[in-house]
Amino acid sequence: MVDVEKYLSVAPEIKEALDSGKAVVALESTILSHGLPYPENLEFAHKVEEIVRAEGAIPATTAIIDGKLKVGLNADELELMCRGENVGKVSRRDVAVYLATGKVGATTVATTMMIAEMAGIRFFATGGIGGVHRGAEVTMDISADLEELADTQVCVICAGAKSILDIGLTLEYLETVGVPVIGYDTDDFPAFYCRKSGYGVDYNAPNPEIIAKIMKTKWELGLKGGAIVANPIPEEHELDFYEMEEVITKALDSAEKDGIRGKHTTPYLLAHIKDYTDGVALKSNLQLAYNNARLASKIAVEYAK
Ligand code: PSU
Ligand code: MN
Repeated sequence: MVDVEKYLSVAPEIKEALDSGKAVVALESTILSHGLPYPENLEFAHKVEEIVRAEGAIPATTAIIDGKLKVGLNADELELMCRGENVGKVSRRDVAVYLATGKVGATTVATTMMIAEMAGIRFFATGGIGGVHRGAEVTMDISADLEELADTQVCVICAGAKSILDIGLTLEYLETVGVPVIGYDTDDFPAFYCRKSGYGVDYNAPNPEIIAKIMKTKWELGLKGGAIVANPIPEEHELDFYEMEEVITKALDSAEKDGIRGKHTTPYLLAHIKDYTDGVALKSNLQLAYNNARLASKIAVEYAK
C-alpha cells in the first residue's frame, strides 16, 4: 500500500504555508554536500533561504535524514549536509535504500523534485541541472534529472546547464520527453557561468507572471512533468565562455585519466573546476544560485495568487 506520509517529514512552517496556499520554494542539498565547498556552502544555505523569504515565499531545503524525506531543514541539519561527512548523493534509484537503512542523503535535482511533488511544492530553485554528459553516446551517462523533469510536476528554475554536459544533446533529450525550456527574458539557453551556450530556448518569457500562467496551464491540463526556467547569470558575475571551456576540458581530461564514472562524475568535475579557477567560478556559482532563488520565489508568489 502506498503510504507517503509515513516517510515524509515536512517542517511545521512549510506545512502551514502549503495548507494556506502560500508560496513555497524547494531547494536541493546535493549542491551543498557535493557541489560547493565547506564553509562557503553553509553561508550559502542560509543566505539562499533568506532570499526566498525576502521575496515573500517560504524556503524548503530537502534531504534524507533518519529514514525520513525531510522538507525544511533546521540549522543543525543544514550544518550536517554542508559538512558532508558520510552524506551520500541520492538520485531516484537510491531513495528507498537510504530511507530503509537510515543513511544520510543529499538530494539531487531529480530527488528534490520527487520530494517536492510529494509535499505539494511546485517550484524549485537550483544552480544547474544534470543532463546528457559529453560522450554519452558511449557511456550512456544521462542524468536522472531529465527523466524526472519528464514525469514530475515541478518547475525547476536554474541557470541552464554547465558545459561539462553536452548541452545540445541535453536539449534534444528534453524535447523528446516533452519538457518545455523557458528562457527568462532571454532567447539563449544559458551555460551556467555564461549567459549564452550557443543554443536557444523554446520560448522567451518576459516576466514571472507569464511563467506562472504557463505552469498553471500545463498542470490544469493534467500534463505530467515539469519545466525548465533558464535564468541567465547576472552580467556582472558572468565568466568568459572560452576560458571556462578550457577549464572544463581540463577537468574532463582529468576525470578520464582518473577513471571517474557514474554518479561521481559530476561532483568530480565541479570540484576540479573550482580548483582550477581559484575560487572565481565559486563566486559566480553562488551568485547565479541566489539569482535563481529570487526568480523562483517571484514565480511561486505569482502562482499562489
Ligand atoms: N550541476 C551543477 N551543480 C550541481 C549539480 C549539477 O552545476 O551541484 C548536482 C545537482 O544536484 C544535480 C546533480 O541534480 O548534480 C546531477 O548529478 P548526475 O549528473 O550524477 O545526475
Ligand atoms: Mn550520471
